[in-house]
Amino acid sequence: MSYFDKVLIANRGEIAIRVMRACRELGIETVAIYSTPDKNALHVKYADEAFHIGEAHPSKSYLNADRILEIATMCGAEAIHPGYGFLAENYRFAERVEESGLNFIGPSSKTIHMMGSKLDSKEAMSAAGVPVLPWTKGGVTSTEEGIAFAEEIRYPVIVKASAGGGGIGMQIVREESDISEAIEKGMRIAQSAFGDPTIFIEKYLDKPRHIEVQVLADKHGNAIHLYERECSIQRRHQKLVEEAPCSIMTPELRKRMTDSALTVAKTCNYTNAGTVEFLYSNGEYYFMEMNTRLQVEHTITEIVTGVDIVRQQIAIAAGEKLAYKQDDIILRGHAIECRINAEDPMNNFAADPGKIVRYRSPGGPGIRVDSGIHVGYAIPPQYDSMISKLCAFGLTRIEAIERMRRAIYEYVILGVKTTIPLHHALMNNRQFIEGNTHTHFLEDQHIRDNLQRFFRDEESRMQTLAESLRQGKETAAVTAAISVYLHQTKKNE
Ligand code: MV4
Repeated sequence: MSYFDKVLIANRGEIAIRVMRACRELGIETVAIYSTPDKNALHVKYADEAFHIGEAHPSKSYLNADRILEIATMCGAEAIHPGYGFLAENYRFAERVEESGLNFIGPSSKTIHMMGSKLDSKEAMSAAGVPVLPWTKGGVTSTEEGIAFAEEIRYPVIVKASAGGGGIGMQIVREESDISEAIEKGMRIAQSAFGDPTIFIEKYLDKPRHIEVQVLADKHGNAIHLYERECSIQRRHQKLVEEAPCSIMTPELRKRMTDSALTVAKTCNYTNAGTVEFLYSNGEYYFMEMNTRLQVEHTITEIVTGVDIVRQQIAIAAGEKLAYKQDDIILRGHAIECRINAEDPMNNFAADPGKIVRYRSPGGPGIRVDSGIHVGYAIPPQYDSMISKLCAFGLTRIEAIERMRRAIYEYVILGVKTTIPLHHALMNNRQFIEGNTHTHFLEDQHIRDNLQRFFRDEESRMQTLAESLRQGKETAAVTAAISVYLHQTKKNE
């Protein structure tokens, strides 16, 4: 079956490869685009055709809509998959793709536009009966108005940019003396970051959980959900660990949340794959925003439902009816994703781009690795630091955690510092194991103290390995054997 003959993937790294894999399975030819430093990147090698688009800076390359559309038209692509980030949620780009007679593999530009305004989407979803936190309808136009509203809903409150998302311009305000400044600052940040000063004030929840529902909707009015993911473990609004399903989910809460997610999808005429984001606290949940793209963590939903989300995206874009009814979607087991970033967790997560000198990814039962790196690959400093997504599946949550620990132990990445030690610590953290997480989990002092020990363990494991490699000793083919080798070395010392 072929929905399209040729698809251009307007992205790089692991997600470009992920999309191309679905295309390959479907017999669709793939077109890669690349910036100068990505000339030798894996996504370029994987594609059937590849075109250089510009210099490293995203504005010259992966955000260069003119050039991308020119290449798509020139090479005869029928559709463009935007991946995540870059142009994925840019409604003007989606509009231009539509106007060029090409297919945008995602929702319509109108839907992207509507969900891009947090204020408009909140208003629409509240009107449709989806739970939302109390907020200033219509935004905040004067400081006085903001002060009066905060007084009414009581502190703490949070100031958010309507065009925002991802935390930019968000400010928590705990008392009246700080509100005017926060409003003024919020407007300034919103204007400079998004070119739109519109802000709103909302009741603030302390330490909520971030729970999101994956949805799929076709162009014939059918929509289904693929259950939820818990994404509370994040740092500076960058998720680090996600899991599916959410460990505290009950049948009753799940029914309400997934119903709400489908209401959201219907209310904005959603098509393609999307994610409805909620905050959860004390048995209640509230709609935050909808991500109108394929997400990084779609993989764990694929693992627990068996649905290939990218394949469905392509089928939906081609006008097919959904291949599944809600009752066909069966949740089985548990999946966890650890995002491996080239960052130093011991040094405030500073980016650590550089050359990968040794690389061996884990495998075996229940392990999935999506990455765009290889030995000899130089991580370009211009882009996101995520270099790999490590996912573990188990029939139970604890089995998934055990497999994740084992896979982390097998993973060898030398040459750059990574978030692996952090994941090592998290997978051994009592609170995490108990499923006792929230959005401020990594800020807790006792967790940070606990992490130190694991950082040191991992550092010394990597140093011993690096040292033995420098001495020219060969490691066994199976990574697990590396540690046996290390133990032997230690014993012999
Ligand atoms: C909130 C919140 C608490 N109360 N809104 C962050 C990103 C965006 N998707 C929504 N976010 C939040 N919105 C209300 N009313 C907590 C977050 C939040 C957060 C806030 C401060 C610092 C870290 C955070 C991590 C995740 C979510």
